[in-house]
Order: sequence, then C-alpha cells, then structure tokens
Amino acid sequence: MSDSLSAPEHATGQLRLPEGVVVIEGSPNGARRAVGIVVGRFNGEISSKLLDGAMAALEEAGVERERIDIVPVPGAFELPLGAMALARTRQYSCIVAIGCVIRGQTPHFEFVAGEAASGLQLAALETGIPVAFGVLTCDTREQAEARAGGALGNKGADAARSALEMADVFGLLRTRASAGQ
Ligand code: INI
Repeated sequence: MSDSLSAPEHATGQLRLPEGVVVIEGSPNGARRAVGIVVGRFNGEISSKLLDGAMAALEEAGVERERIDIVPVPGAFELPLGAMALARTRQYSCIVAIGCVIRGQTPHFEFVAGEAASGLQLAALETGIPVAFGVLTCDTREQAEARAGGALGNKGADAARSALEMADVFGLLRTRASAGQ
C-alpha cells in the first residue's frame, strides 16, 4: 500500500481483544461489492483528491470500477440527502461520502459540518447501509491538504476502507444469524 493511502489508525493489530470470546470483525474486502460515492463540489480541488484516494482504496480492495457509482452534489450540506438516496436504492453494499468543509471566518462552518456529520449518520441508521464519513472539517486549507493525500494520508481512502469493512461485518453477522449462531 502506498504511503498516501495508508494511515496509522487503519493499521491492523492495534486493538487488544480478550481471549475466549467470539470476535466478528470485517475486513475491507471489495469482491462482488457495489459501492455508491456521494461527493461535494464545494472545495472541489480537495474533494477530488479525497475521491482519488477513495477510488484507489476501492480498487485495491477488489471493487470493480463498473460497480462504483458516483453522485456529485453541490456541497457537504447536501451529502446526507445524496447518501440517503443512494442507500435507499438497496443497490449498494455501502456508501462513501466525500467532501471538504473549511472553517473560514463565519459560523456557517459549524452548521455545514455539523449537519453533514449528523445527517450522514442518520442516513446510515435509517437505512441500515453503512455510510462512511470521508468529509474533512478543517480550520485551514493546509490542514485539509495534509489529509487529502498529503502528510497525514488520505481520508477518502480511509473512508472507503471503513465502508467496505462495515459492509463485510454486516455480511458476517447475516451469515451467522442465518446459520442460527
Ligand atoms: N460546502 C462545503 O462542502 N464546504 C464548505 O466549506 C462550505 N462553506 O464553507 O460554506 C460549503 N457550503 C455550501 C453548502 O454545503 C451547501 O452546498 C449550500 O449551503 C447550499 O445548500
């Protein structure tokens, strides 16, 4: 995995789990998965880099390009509605939401970033389809650039892997439930 795609918090083996219990853990396995991406056009230069990272991570995980659908929306505020619409089709194993909110000088930031975060979680909880948060909420453009393929990795790639991992663990749980375990 290239440096710009890896991030320490997504490395394996950092969590200590107790012995003697059943651990049901997903992995970012993209084989036979369809993925929906919703991406904000606002701060598009940064969002494009996040999208590049997400695409590379999905490809690395084995998701076929023709099974990825991308829905651009105006900005982060519209991401929840886009994610909800994608999830409601039931055509996707998971959704990746990508955007960039930069604080600037106004309280607008708090509303846009807050609504994006809570709305995306709501889309996931209401539909039961994993929705990953690949939205940067930064004070400055420099901070955003560092997280969009710069020194601090690529949060779009992290989100893509998180979405696939959640889809995978859902599959494991369904399989166990139907086997009566
Ligand atoms: N949208 C963003 O994605 N990032 C921002 O930084 C941002 N700022 O700063 O205003 C932003 N605003 C637009 C917003 O997401 C909506 O598209 C707009 O309000 C129309 O609903």
